[in-house]
Amino acid sequence: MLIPRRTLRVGVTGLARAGKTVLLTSIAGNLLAAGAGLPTLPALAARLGGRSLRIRLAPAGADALPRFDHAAHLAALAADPPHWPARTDAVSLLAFDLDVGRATPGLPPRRLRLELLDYPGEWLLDLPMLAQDFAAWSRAALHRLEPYAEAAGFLGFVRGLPVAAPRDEVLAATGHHLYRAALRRLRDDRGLAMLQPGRFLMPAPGGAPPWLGFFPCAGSGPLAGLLRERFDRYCAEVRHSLAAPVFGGIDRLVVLADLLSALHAGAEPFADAAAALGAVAGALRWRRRLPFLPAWLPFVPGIARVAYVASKADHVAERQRGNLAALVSRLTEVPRADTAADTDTAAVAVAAVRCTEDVVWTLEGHPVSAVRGRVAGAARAGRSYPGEVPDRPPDAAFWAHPFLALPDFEPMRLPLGGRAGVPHIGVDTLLDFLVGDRL
Ligand SMILES: Nc1nc2c(ncn2[C@@H]2O[C@H](COP(=O)(O)OP(=O)(O)O)[C@@H](O)[C@H]2O)c(=O)[nH]1
Ligand SMILES: [Mg+2]
Repeated sequence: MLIPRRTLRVGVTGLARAGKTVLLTSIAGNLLAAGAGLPTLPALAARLGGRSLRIRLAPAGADALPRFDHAAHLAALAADPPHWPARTDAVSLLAFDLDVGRATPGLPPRRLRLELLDYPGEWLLDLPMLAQDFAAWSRAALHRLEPYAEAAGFLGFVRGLPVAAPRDEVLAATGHHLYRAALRRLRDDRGLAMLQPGRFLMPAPGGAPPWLGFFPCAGSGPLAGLLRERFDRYCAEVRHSLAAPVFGGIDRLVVLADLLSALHAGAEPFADAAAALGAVAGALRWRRRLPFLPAWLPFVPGIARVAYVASKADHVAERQRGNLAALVSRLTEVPRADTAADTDTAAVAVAAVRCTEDVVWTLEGHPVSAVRGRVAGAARAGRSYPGEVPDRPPDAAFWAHPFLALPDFEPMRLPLGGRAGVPHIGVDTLLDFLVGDRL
């Protein structure tokens, strides 16, 4: 008998180093282990309530997207000593076929194809641009650059432009290169995230068309006119790609944020990360029911669930993980009036690959909840007390004390080369939120 199959596509996005590759690897290892009957994902098992679950990797067939190399990444985690999966930048797809048993005997299993798409977070930062015009975007982008020495060369160039600067290719190209260089340095040297347009930092495959050659610029002369035309074309292309079969059709979305690293980096990088996360949450708010539909809607209608995930939560102990989830929730709050009832959001703290265990440590006579894990290269596991995680955006006093040790933990050794799953915190709850209703 032919059993109809439905597809559910989950976008997994987050800025570089947020933990996308590691999360997809953990999901692959744990789903395959769960399909083999191992208890790696308790929340999913609870959802199934005794019904059977078969899971296979879906054949790639003639798909357009490269497949996520989960086998190589799992092998890295399972190596001795274990190491983290190699860095990846390319877009890729991880796909499973699930056969979910029914409670009623005799009925055929329900078939579901679950696709997980590694979607660059930089591109997500293009979404807020779609709701702005060139003048408003330029004002905001120039304002954000002002405090930074890394942007001084570009800002000097823009300020030096005459009001009636001509529509000149050399001027446009010079400004574009200076702007792009400033964005790169702000990302690499300052650790900033709220940098637009995202495709300047993470180019789409297939060369750089002329319309990419713009930069933020105040004024209304002929050069600004050219830059505005290119900005408009950029936004049109972003809308188009969001509706395209390859990148569109996302039903659920995971937005990963490495907030612990942002807290560790200090007030300025934290404020920047918070702004980026807030802008994304604002752009993803649901407006299907409203009469004035934004033009970039094609991306949004399918996204019924968005999970905002604070990653690498194994750096802190259980009580702090609650604060971390509360923090990510606060940072992604969207005014109620802007949210319709049919988008579900969740804010969670997750460790895709758990590297530590919780311990109680006595510091200056007081017991504190700390974690214990092996730092890369160390012979033995050591304890780490990272400090208190704030449950809301911290005030000035918070930054006065150096905060949060974030050692580079090594993954724990994986039994059976990873075939028995990957130790994690909260990956099962996350999966249940994303796909539980389809099981
Ligand atoms: N302790 C810990 N570190 C993690 C975890 N996930 C990622 N990391 C660290 O973050 C790095 C970047 O993760 P990766 O998935 O490659 O980030 P991506 O650029 O978003 O794909 C990894 O190499 C690890 O060092 C986690 O769950 N726990
Ligand atoms: Mg990656």
